[in-house]
Amino acid sequence: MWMHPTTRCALKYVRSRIPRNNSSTTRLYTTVIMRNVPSSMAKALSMSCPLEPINIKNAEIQHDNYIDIMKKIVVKGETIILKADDNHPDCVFIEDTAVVIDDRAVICRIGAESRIDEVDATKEALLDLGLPVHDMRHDTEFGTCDGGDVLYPVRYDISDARAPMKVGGNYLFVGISSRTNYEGAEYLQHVFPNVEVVPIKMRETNGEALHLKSIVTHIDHKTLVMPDGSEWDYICDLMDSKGRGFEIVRLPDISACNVVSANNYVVAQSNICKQSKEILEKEVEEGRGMKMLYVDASEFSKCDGALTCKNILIP
Ligand code: CIR
Repeated sequence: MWMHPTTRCALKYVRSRIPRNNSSTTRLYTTVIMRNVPSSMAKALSMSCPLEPINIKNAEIQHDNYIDIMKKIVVKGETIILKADDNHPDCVFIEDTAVVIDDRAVICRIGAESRIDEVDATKEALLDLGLPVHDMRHDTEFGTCDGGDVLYPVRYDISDARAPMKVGGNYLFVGISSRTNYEGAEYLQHVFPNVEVVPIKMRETNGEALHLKSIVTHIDHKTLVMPDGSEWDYICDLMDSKGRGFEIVRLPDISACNVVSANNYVVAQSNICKQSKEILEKEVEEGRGMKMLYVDASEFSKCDGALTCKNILIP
């Protein structure tokens, strides 16, 4: 179990409210939580000023299309759409508010001051679902974490509907970034003792990537997607991707590397380059028998969002 040597935090634990399935019986994503676009999204945080302002109407249309896709992916489950909060221009990026692995959830202390209270709505929704919820804000003094920094390569393979299965899910890669610190990563390790937390100290990217998952996501339990270019190789090294048995698919554009993989589908942004699409389709459909879907998220990328950031998937 990984522990940051210099962290001294007193951790208290919240008791499970309702016993849930043990991780070995977790076989597919049954629920997705999303949040509507606030009318204030034009004021969302952004690493650089977008060339064109955010168009809220377009953002709503793009988000509705994405909601439809997520409904298709958790077709036998539940799609929960939380009300937008106009006091929180970034609230549509719900991924950052919580980390859910198997049978329990962590509520994050988001690393951006203006976003800290966004998590309350997510916490309520998770408690309503009966999930045991551990709140980093109460249990650590200084721990911070954005869900966008937390990568959990796993595959819920539902190709055989009679016997869906969970594969992989042994590692939790946690980007140590401007938003997530070592204490936050250590807290995740305490709450999720069945996975190995691997901290990835991220380098300055000159505004190219806010979170770990702006750079690397997973297609399945043993396949990661990352941008081409030697400047990203240090991430493979820190992940010890080879040693841990991962295959890395490299793509020409970084925005193609944020994909959502769930229940045998992989979703990417529609405005990625042709070459990235060809590589993804080959790997996902021909190579792994999964289905590739695309959706436009261009309004969200104007404020450093992509696809994973707009949902929380729950097994
Ligand atoms: C932020 O700066 O927090 C938002 N404008 C973007 C958050 C994107 N979140 C994510 O990729 N997980």
